[in-house]
Amino acid sequence: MAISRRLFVGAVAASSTSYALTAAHATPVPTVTHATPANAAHPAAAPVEPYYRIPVSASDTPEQLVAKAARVRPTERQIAWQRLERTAFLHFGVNTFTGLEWGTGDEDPDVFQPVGLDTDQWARALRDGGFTLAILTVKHHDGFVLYPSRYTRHSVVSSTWEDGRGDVLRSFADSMRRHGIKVGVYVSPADENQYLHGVYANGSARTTHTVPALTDGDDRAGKDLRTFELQATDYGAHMLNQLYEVLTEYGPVDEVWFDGAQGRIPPDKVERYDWDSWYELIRTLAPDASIAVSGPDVRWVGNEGGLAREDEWSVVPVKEKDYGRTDYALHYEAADQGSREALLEAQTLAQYVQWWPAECDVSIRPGWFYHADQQPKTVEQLTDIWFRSVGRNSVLLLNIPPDQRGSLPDADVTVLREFRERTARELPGDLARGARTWGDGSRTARAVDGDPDTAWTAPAPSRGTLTVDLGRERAVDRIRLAEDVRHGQQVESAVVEARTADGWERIAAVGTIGASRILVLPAPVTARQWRLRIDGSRNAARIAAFELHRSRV
Ligand code: FUL
Repeated sequence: MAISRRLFVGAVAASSTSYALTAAHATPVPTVTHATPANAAHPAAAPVEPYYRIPVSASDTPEQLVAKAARVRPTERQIAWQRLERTAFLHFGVNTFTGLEWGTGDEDPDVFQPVGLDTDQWARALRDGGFTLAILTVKHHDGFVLYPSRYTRHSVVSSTWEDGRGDVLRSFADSMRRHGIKVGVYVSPADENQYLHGVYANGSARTTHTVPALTDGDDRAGKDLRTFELQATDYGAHMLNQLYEVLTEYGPVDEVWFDGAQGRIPPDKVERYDWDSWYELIRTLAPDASIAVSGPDVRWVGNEGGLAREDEWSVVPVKEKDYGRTDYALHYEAADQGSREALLEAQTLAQYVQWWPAECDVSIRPGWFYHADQQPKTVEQLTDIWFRSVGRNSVLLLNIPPDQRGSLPDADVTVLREFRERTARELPGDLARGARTWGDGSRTARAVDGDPDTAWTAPAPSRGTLTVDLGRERAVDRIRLAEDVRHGQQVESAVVEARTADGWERIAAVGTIGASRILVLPAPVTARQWRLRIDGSRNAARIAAFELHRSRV
């Protein structure tokens, strides 16, 4: 303990002591995220990610806890994910045709008849809406699979649609890539069809499985396949085999989305998900993919309204559940997940402080699946959600469900386009870009150069002022702040001020900034000089953006 105390007392230096830190706690660096067979085979592709999570202990002092949080850094993968900002969900499957939200697993596959399937239309609509990645429900809780899997007949092959030769995943992935949109997959762990007619919760022991398991007449037989020996139940292996198909036959995947629901099974049954094996397979086959929600890279914000907390932390106390599933140390609905108080409150519950940024999921319509009697949200509602997600250090995951034709409804397509136009008008040209700057610390101009990879560094923890001179008085009603999160999330308190006839006037105050913080002023404020004052930070604040805008709405 003496060693770790020495490491963390006082100011936090971004040095290389994190390995010592891990050793001091005798806790191995998690193999799931840092050492996969792929990494071993291709050392050049293995990022060293020492700061992604740091063990905490019940004997840490409050200062040590905060010092540890200040040392947590995102992985390259998480930085890339955070910059996506606006991502889309597409819930599509048998529910689209039955009207259910959670299918039974006994649906006749022939109900799936998207006779006008047009995934290019999805891609165009998403591109016009400003979306950068889209996640398809390859399998929802009912277990119906949208591609011809070798491991179940409960899929598109058993529908007369396209004579059983349809493949929604192929069409989706091709269309997205053609339109410059990254591909994500939702593969539900809960699987009603496998419970009723397969291996879900069949009580099988966790044993070693070779993945992929070749099926009778498997077209991959005799090919030079990459294989894995992984621990799993029968159902865990079923998931592994399907993930293998999805991740090897449809091009690069950038997000794998798991919720943690159990199927609707009697209380005496349980399927304990093989998270560690699933993660290892994904890390190897799709090294760029963020594993979201029931995964180590991305955290569910805690509601399905698309709303982040006003002060949203990306460094949060976590614990591991089941076979390595990352979980909140505090309740997922807790209003505060990352402040000093939250770190202390979670201290005896948490195993680590971890970079685990929030994703805000919400549907454009009341349901996740398409229902003819439901209407999309308005542009005003979506814009409000955008301010409260992307504007609060989170990524927006907006669901737009395709209809029974297999198209996105016209009304939704129109709203998506207007949503992008509206958000562009909310933050038109940055008035501070390239303006004269001065202040404490070094390189103040880097906060206004428009480059997310350069930053003004405030001098020391807790203090620093950056002033911007716009050359003449300008009216401002939107402000965007950003930390250079490659150096962690540090700011705990900051104030924006404007110089008016009465001197420096406080215009807005924030607790956190993170990757992006957008402030909406109740009315425009006119001033020539503006300043950002950092009042509290864990480590020296690095501000990548101090933008001033006058909306045109
Ligand atoms: C939840 C599911 O139960 C819903 O059906 C939906 O897919 C949502 C995004 O995640 O956990």
